[in-house]
Amino acid sequence: MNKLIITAAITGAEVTREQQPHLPLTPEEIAEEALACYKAGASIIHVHARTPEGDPTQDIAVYRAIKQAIEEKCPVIIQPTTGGAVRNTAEQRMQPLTLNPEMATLSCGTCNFGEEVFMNSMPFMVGLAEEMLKRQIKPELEVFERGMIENAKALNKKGLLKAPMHFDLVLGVPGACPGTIEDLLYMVKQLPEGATWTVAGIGRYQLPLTTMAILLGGHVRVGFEDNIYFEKGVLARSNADFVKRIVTLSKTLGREIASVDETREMLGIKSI
Ligand code: KMH
Ligand code: ZN
Repeated sequence: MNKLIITAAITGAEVTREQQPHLPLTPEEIAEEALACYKAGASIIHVHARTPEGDPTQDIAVYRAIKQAIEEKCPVIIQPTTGGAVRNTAEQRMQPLTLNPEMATLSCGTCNFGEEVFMNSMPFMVGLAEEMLKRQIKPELEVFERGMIENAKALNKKGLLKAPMHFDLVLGVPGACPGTIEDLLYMVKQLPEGATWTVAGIGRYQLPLTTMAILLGGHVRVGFEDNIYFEKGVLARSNADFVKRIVTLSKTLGREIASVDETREMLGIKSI
């Protein structure tokens, strides 16, 4: 079977220190956590920036500091968010692209997001895809609902997304698609031929969905952005603990882990 790509989504925009005391917030903390995840087997680090107070920010200076700090520590693929936080403006969300990262996220539609609405109009998605194409940034297509796969196909039809497309099926967000095994199987079936995919299961969905992804030949995202508990009622001590568990599980099930360069090759990422 193909090797497993592990993404660590180590901070996110919503989780707080009150909820998860080990949440990395500053560029230095984020870089330390990235290093621990890289050593454990992650090849992609999904990044959200925070202010020193812990609020989500799309400030380019903070993203630059995070990128520099991670690059000094380890050679992982840095994947900043363009989803940001639900209240960010379109301009704020585009900011991280100006750093020309190897990858970035591209959310493929609008959905409820807990008590809020996560807005992604087609014109905004077109703008993101154009910018990424121009800068040769590999998009990870964030899909929270079934119809978003069709939006991604429409962007591909417009010539804005190159094949093979890479999807992240984010399942279990309150207000969007649930994260049952059935949901995962159904979503995977709708993906375009040749696409690669990873799964991000929210909260209690993380372990069953990532296990299924290992078995199905997909890839895996873990980390505090999606889940703060290592087991029921027990907070994880580090993002790296999730990565280590996936590595053990994957090897037990007969799948080796992709290195950073193997990940680049599998996803067709230009190396910088
Ligand atoms: N924080 C969510 C509203 C992404 O990183 O691209 C959006 C999100 C998706 O996290
Ligand atoms: Zn994110």
